[in-house]
Amino acid sequence: MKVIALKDIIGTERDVKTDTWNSRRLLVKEDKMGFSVTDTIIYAGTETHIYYKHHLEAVYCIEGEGEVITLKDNKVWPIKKDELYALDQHDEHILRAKTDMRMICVFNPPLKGTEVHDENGIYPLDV
Ligand code: 9YT
Repeated sequence: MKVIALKDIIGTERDVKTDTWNSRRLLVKEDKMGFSVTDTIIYAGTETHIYYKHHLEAVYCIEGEGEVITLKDNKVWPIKKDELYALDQHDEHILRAKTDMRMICVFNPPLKGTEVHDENGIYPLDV
């Protein structure tokens, strides 16, 4: 087994930042678990367009609050601490953070580790 500490991820290539989030990639494809796990901060006041066409993602909010808007029906899903949302339909959505949100995100298939969203909010299947 292995133990992975967040402090050992920070500042490495597994610490991936964009204008709206910072994803600390605790487990990635090369860890060979069949899924990845990230500890992600979504910055307060931001909106992110996301469409995980190639992945399923579960997102457990452990700090903060915001909302997800699913684009197929414009439904607004308020999300706060201690709530998990599962994008079980590869749901294209907008993630809007009211406060900083700290999220534990699990992806299947796993992220390779360096992905950021493309112009359509998509992560490639394998980079
Ligand atoms: C909640 C969400 O999908 N945020 C974007 C970053 C992503 N979770 C990642 O790459 O860790």
